[in-house]
Amino acid sequence: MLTNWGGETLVIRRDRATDAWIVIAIHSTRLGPAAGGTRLKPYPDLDAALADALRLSAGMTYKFAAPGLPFGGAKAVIKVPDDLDPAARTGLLRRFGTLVRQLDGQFYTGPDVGTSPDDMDVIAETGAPYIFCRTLDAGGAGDPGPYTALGVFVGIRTACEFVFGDTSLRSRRILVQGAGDVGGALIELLREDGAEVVFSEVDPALIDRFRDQIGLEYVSPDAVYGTECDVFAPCALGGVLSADTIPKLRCRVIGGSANNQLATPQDAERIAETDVLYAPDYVINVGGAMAVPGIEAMGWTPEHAEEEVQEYVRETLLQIFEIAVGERIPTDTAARRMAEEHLAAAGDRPGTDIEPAR
Ligand code: PPY
Repeated sequence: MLTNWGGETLVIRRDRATDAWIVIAIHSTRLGPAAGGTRLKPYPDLDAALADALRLSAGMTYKFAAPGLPFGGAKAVIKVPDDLDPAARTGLLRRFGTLVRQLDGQFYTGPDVGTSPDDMDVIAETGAPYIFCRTLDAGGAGDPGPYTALGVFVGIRTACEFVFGDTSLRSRRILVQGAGDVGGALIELLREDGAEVVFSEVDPALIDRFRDQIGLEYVSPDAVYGTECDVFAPCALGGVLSADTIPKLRCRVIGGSANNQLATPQDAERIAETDVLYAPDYVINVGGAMAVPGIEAMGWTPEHAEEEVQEYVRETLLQIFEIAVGERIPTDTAARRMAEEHLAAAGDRPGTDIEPAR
């Protein structure tokens, strides 16, 4: 697992007080300090947590490299026991912050699955100034979800324009898998644009909200892949596009916010052999990762961040789709090549050559 990773630095810390494990995987600092969210959840075992951190950190390198943003890729994963109580969790977050600060700017973090801007406020007590997405009250940029949702929305419009010759989503049937922070915000944007949104979800509170209160059509999780729609938007977990699911798809476009949607690299080829257009995950879901460091580290206003996200997602996807069709290669391959060109242009500037503080 480690030899295939290709990353730079791995920190694994056991938190004895809570029996949690902290994994910080710094995949690349070639384009700048490495950044990526902190995912906190119970994993079946340490190997599963480590594998998730390694995979997600590499994805972040590509996510920042494709648009040429001055950050490298990283991810933190915190494997917690099922029954972690809130006070113990706060202590764990503070100790995690200390660890982030000890990395002295090699690693910047923010929220991911299982963590929130409120958690970033706690982590920043010990981890500042390396913590993105603190709450607005604390002076941070807050929840990155709406920026990610905006990028995915624009990406879906762009893909529909490419496939159907029409950006309007009026009456397009769009299946959103996962109505959480990003998926939920995406559903709102799609509905405002006149789309027919159907959704799948496992959380009873979210099912209640979107099916029973808003009145959307609900698709049970086991029926997702065979459901007929124009656009499939995976906004839940990774690995949903696989040898098992791809043949079942009844859509023309795949575009969603989940990280690492392809179960294996071969699944990019598998999709390319169908007539389904896949918007590569780390291009269409870059919104939060682009907007927040832009706002907090590069002086962008929130409005400017929204413009950057919309323009980048649209322009880049159009370019990727044209290359993919022109050269008959998977869209994911075209996106990867773009990211690799930016990494290569940065030259051999290994970030592991960290200057000692003087
Ligand atoms: C992601 O897009 O998956 C992220 O991890 C976003 C991000 C990037 C940098 C800081 C916080 C969150």
